[in-house]
Amino acid sequence: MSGASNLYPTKDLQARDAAHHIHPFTDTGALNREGSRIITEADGVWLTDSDGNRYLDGMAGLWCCQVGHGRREIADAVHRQMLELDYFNTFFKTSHPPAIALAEKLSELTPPQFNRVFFTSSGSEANDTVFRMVRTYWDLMGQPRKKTIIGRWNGYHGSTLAGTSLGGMTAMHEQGDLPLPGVHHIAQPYWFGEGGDMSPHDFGLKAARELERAIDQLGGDTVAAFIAEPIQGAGGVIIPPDSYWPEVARICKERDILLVVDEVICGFGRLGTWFGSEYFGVEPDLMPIAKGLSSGYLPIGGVMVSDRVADAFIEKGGEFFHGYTYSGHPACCAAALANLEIIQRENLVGRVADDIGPYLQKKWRALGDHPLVGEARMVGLIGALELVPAKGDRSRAFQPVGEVGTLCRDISFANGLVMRSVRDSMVISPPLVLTHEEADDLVARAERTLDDTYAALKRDGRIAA
Ligand code: PXG
Repeated sequence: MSGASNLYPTKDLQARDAAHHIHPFTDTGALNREGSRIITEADGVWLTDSDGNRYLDGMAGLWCCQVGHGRREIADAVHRQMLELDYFNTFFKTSHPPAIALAEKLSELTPPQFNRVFFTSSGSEANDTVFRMVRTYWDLMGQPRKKTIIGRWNGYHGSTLAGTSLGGMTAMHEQGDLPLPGVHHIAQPYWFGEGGDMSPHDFGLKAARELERAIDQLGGDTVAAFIAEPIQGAGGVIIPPDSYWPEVARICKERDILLVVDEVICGFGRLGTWFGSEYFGVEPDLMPIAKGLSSGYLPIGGVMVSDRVADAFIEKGGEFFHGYTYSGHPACCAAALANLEIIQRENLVGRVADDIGPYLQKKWRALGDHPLVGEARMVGLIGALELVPAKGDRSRAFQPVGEVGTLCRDISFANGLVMRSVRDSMVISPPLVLTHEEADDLVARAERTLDDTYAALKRDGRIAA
């Protein structure tokens, strides 16, 4: 595609952006001085900016574009739906065909305990729904003392009040005096950063048993649920040791607390299974979803509600006073249905498990040999490179944390590859349609980026020449 649809000079767009647009998770003053990067077009795994530069979209937008950009059949499905029924609500005893079809489809695709969905427009709204649903569930079950929800430090569940609270990002908590009362955080299963001398197996068990300890400390009859991402995405692609999830599942079962597995990033094929809980072999009671549900073409999310929880609401509930104007928006449901059809028809989940996943993982792990890389890890098509000042020594990190990551991210853009930095690790989560050639290209650009970053750090004397 050409850049023809963008009629404006970059400087002009940047000036108007700076004058009127407050960006998410951004130091607005700093951005306005620098000028934003303006993306004008996307096709497949490629992005084009307002100056005509091309980038391989190693982040699938923002961990969401499973089917790649520019899929005409999603646009056509949305167009058709908008002409047929642009909008009507799903409140007040009303429904419509796209919401019904998508709810049914999700019941087929998700693990067997899930037969119902509550629709939202985002992952954050899904987690706000979880927050209210979990507490209401225990009220309905006659255990109103069960109210505390346990999350994890460095977990991410969105940026609304409940999402921020359930997540464990301390910088986010500091803005707005959060978390909300009744949320407790335990350690994350981050072996590379926090595992010390322990084996990954033992560390995984230790991290899981923090849940048991917290339940004991808080009082077993006061804990309602545990929420976690299968693999932490925004936290830096933290892949838990194999021992972690089975132990968490055991504890939730024994202590009778709901298990909420946040599938906003891991869902819809990212790990080579439809859902991350299937990859780790656990059975959640609630499952927030978003992102890959529509590949980001339109905003839609939801909470998959297990029969256990749904039955309580249906049999004992009365009205659940919760919902959003756009819950089950017809056009968003149409986008999601068309997206899921592509994922199924093109066998994208199987391809991540058996083909492109293993192919990219092998090459990605080889980047672990680079002198700047302490660990290269990847499951399915989600991975990270830990940048370290002293290879082989996990106890040492760059100071101040994050500067090297930002430098590397900027160099990556200059090399035509979108990687995101989290502290001083580089993460990727490319579209599931990535071809072998594109995977080769991605790794070549990542390797060049590591070389360039290493050279820059040597020049600055930040690592020994
Ligand atoms: N749960 C998880 C696991 C997520 O990753 C959300 C919930 C919230 O979803 P919404 O749709 O409300 O954004 C997310 C979102 C990043 C980044 O910088 C990650 C997310 C969102 C924005 C930025 O890595 N994840």
